[in-house]
Amino acid sequence: MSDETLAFKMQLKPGVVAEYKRRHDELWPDLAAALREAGIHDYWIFLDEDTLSLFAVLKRKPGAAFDALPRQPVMRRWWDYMADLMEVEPDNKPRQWPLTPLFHFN
Ligand code: RM4
Repeated sequence: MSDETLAFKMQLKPGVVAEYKRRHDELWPDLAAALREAGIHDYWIFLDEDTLSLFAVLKRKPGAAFDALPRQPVMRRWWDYMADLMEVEPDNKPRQWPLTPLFHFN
């Protein structure tokens, strides 16, 4: 079975682009490990400078513990840490809007 590609939008707050980038440039090693354990790789986040929308695109390996990721303490700590920069749900998970694939050229 091949990897699945997932894409979704998130929303940045105004005036925090540099800080958002800085925190991701210094991604915690234990969060990186948790993402890998969840089967995630080739994870990109693009910024739309006009709307401050974030477009996330990632690949996930079939069979990995992807669904368990939101329950991992390190994921929760990261979401708490990032909550001042992003639009979030009441539990600090970033608000996410799924994106629908329409075209793929490989
Ligand atoms: C984002 C957001 C996402 C997370 C990435 C690594 O700011 O918290 O949920 O997957 O960071």
